[in-house]
Amino acid sequence: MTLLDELRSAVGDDHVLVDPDLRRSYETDWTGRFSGTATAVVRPRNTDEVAAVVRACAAAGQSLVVQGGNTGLVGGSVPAGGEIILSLTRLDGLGEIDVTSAQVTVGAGVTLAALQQHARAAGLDFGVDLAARDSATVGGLVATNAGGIRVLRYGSMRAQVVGGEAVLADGSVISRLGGLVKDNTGYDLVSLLCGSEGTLGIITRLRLLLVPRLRARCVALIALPGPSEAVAALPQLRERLPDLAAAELILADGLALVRGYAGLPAPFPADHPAYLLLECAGAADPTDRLVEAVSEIDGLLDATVATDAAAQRSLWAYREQHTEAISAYGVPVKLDVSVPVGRLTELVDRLSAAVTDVAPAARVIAFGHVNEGNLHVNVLGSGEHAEQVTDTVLELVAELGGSISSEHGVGRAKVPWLGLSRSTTEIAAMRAVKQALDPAGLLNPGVLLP
Ligand code: FAD
Ligand code: 2HG
Ligand code: ZN
Repeated sequence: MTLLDELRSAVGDDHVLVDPDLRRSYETDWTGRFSGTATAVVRPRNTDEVAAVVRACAAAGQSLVVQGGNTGLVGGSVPAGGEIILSLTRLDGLGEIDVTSAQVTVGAGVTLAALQQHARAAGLDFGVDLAARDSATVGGLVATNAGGIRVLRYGSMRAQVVGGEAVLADGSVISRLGGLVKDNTGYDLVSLLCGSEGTLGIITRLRLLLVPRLRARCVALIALPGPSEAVAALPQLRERLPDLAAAELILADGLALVRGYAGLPAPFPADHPAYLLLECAGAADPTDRLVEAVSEIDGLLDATVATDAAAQRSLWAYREQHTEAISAYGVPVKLDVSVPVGRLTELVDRLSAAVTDVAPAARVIAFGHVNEGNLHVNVLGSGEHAEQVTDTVLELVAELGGSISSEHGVGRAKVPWLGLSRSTTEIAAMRAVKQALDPAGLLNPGVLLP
C-alpha cells in the first residue's frame, strides 16, 4: 500500500486532496508571502484519525505541516515543499459548557468566533479576541499562543488553557482534559505546546477557561499629539478604570490607509498624529468613568465615545481593518515586535528613518497593543530590500531590549533572527526538547528553529 492509500484508508478518499486546484488555498499563507507545494492535504475529523495519519507518515518518513485556519502571519502553516498538510478544521466539536467550572472542551478546529458564540449562549465569554476570529482556530491560537485585543484584561491564549489533547510525532496521544485548574504533577506538557507552532505535537482538543460575559461596554477613540502621550496615559487609565478591556494604538498613516481602503468617515474634524482606542466592559455601565478618565489625559486633542454596539463596531473598524487594508496595498514585510512599554515611543520615533535608510521607497504602517508594548510594524514597498528592512527593524528592537516576535510567533519568517531574542543556551535547550519529542523532525520542519 502506498502512503496515499494508507492516508485514504485513515480519513476517507474525499479528505485526501491531491488535485492542485483543491490544494491551492492551503498552500499559500494569509499574507501571500509564503507558499509551497504539498504532496497532499489530509483532513482528519478526530484524534484517532490524526493519530493514524501521523503513524503512517512517521513510518514512511514523510514530514507534515499542521494547519488550522491558515490565518497565521509568519508562514508557519504552509509547506516549504513536499510536506503533507494536515488540516484540522474538521475537528470542530463543541463540548457542553460546564457552568460550574466555567470551562469547555472543544476540538482544535473550532473557530474563535464559534467558541465565542457557544460561550455567550451560556452567559459566558472567551477571554481572547482578535480580528481573524471567523477563521482562526483554537488549535492555531494555542499553537501560536496568540494575543489579540484583550490581553490587558485576560492574558494571552496560554492563560485560557486548562488542559488539552495532542498527537505526538510517533502517533501516540497525550490527553489531559479533566479540567483541573491546580495540578502540579511534573512537567506541564500541554503548556509546552502553547507557542510551539506545530513543532512538538498536533493539538486535537482543548479544555479552555471561560470568563463572565460583560454586557455593559463603552468604547472611546481619543486623539493625542503622539505615542508618548498614549504611553504616558496608561498608568492612570489602568488605575482609574479597573474594567479597562482594551487599549490599542493607531497612528495617523494607518488611520488614513484604513479610511481609504474601507471608505470610513473621518472620526474627528481634524487629523491627529496618534489615537488610542479604549474599551471598558463590566457588569455596570462604565461610560461615565471612561469619559471622566479620558477627560483627564494629558495632551488630549479630541475624543469620541460610543455606547451602542453599532457605533462601537464603527470605532473598532479603524483598528481592526489595518491588516486587511495593508494587504490590499501589497504584500508587506510584516513584523510583530514588543519592547518594554517605556521604550515604545523611542521605537516609533526611530522606526521610519531606520527603514527608509535601507529601503528609501518604503512606507511604514505601525499600530498595536500599547499596554504590552506590542507594535505591529508593516512595511510596504520595500522591494528587493525586504531582508535588510527586517534586519534593521529587528536589530533596533533588540537594542531596545525587545522581542522579535510578540504574539504571532517565529514561523518561517523570523527563523534567521531567533538569536536576537533567545540565547544560544536557550536555543540549544529548545532543540533538545524538539529532539526528544520529534527526533526525526517530521512536524513543521523549517518552522521556529533554525
Ligand atoms: P494557522 O495559521 O493554521 O497556524 C498557525 C501555526 O500554528 C502554524 O505553525 C501551524 O502549524 C500551527 N498550528 C495550527 N493548528 C495547530 C494545531 N491544532 N496543533 C499544532 N499546531 C497547530 N494574532 C495575534 O496573536 N493577535 C492578533 O490580534 C491577531 N490578529 C489577526 C488579524 C488578522 C486579520 C489576521 C489574518 C491574523 C491575525 N493574527 C493575530 C494571526 C493569527 O490569526 C493567529 O496567529 C492565529 O492564532 C492563527 O490561528 P490559525 O488557526 O489560523 O492557525
Ligand atoms: C492585530 O493586532 C494583528 O491586528 C495583526 O496582530 C497585525 O497585521 C498585523 O501586522
Ligand atoms: Zn496584534
